[in-house]
Amino acid sequence: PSRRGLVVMFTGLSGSGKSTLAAALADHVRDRTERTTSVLDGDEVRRLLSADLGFDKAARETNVRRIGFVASLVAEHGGVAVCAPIAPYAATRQEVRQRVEQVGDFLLVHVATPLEVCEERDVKGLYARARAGLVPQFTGISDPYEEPDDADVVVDTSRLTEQQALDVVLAHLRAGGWL
Ligand code: GGZ
Repeated sequence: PSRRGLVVMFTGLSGSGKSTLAAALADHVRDRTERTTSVLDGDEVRRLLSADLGFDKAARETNVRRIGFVASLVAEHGGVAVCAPIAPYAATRQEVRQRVEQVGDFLLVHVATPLEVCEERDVKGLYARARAGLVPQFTGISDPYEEPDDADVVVDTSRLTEQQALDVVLAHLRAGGWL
């Protein structure tokens, strides 16, 4: 397997399944490899690294850049960083890819669960609040999500179980020699 550091960035709507997949992937890599693995979890990042930021375009770009920077440090030291921001802007995702690829490998996983399904799940009640106009600039409702055309892997958790979606990502990692 490759000794290069790796960043796996999951991107997708709120409720698409990014965090669950990111945690499951990190657990798998920790259990099955000697590699150090860090998760840049959305909630934790927002609380600890980006507590000063809101959700307008500039703030989201800054948030995703910060995540990319920390992830690139992990990759620089040969580790695996798994992150799961919405990361709605294509240009910012590409910027992060370019930064990471200077020191390691970068994989973009698009969690392409349709908006209707994310909204139907509404795990945190945020979609209902956004529809009611109570959450300004909510991604998919009143704020953009630019679909990736450069994803290395695409999974849709409305068509796959969590395990199947994870297996798709793992198969890609094995095929690329990371596992
Ligand atoms: C989108 C929001 C918003 C707005 C709060 N738009 O399902 P969650 O709750 O846990 O995930 C969402 C999270 C998105 O933060 P990110 O740091 O991933 O976004 S970005 O990459 O765009 O910087 C959601 C919650 O924060 N949340 N307000 N207006 N999601």
